[in-house]
Amino acid sequence: METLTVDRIVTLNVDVQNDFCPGGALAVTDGDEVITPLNALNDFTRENGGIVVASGDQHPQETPHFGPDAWPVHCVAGTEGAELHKDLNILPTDIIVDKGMGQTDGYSAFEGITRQGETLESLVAPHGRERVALLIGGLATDYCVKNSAIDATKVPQGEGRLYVLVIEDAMRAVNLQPTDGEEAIKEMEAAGARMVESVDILTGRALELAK
Ligand code: VGL
Ligand code: ZN
Repeated sequence: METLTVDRIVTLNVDVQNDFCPGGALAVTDGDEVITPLNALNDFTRENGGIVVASGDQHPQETPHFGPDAWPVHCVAGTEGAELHKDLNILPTDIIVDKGMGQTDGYSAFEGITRQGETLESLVAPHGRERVALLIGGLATDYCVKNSAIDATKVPQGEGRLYVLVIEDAMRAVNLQPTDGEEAIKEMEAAGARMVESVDILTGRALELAK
């Protein structure tokens, strides 16, 4: 495995909200199994001076995103279903990205806005020749993880580099069709994202920080 040398790490926890976890309004099978690897990656990221970001659907009560030909009502802003899962390791100093507030699906975290009023793009875009690793996991592989990862590959890199690393064991798919998750992985790879396992990050096999 190629070990990437980077200057900065950003880890994006996509939509680990109650409504996408078992018992929620749009429960993803085994959705809560993303929490253990994400928590380890979040600690790793902070220990290495990086930035931890958690995105979340914050839908209005009425939106074309909900309906018989769309999704069941989920993650309505202000409800418990829209809160991050209590076991997800997110600290007050981490960055929260709200998305899906308007009348669009808002699948990508790059369509959202941080609680400080910034875009995710401004957080991850390399400064000068900086090499940045963006680690992405969460829910769901075939919607918000996929759209976020593909948008990440389109962030202007200038003279720097933005490596988009999708953590395969830290995401789960909705799988309306049984192969949707696999198809999503192929689409992310075709866009330039790399698939890795959390253990490869945590052991330093996939990533090292420049001295
Ligand atoms: C998502 C379906 C509807 C997701 C959001 O977070 O992947 N999926 N809204
Ligand atoms: Zn949604």
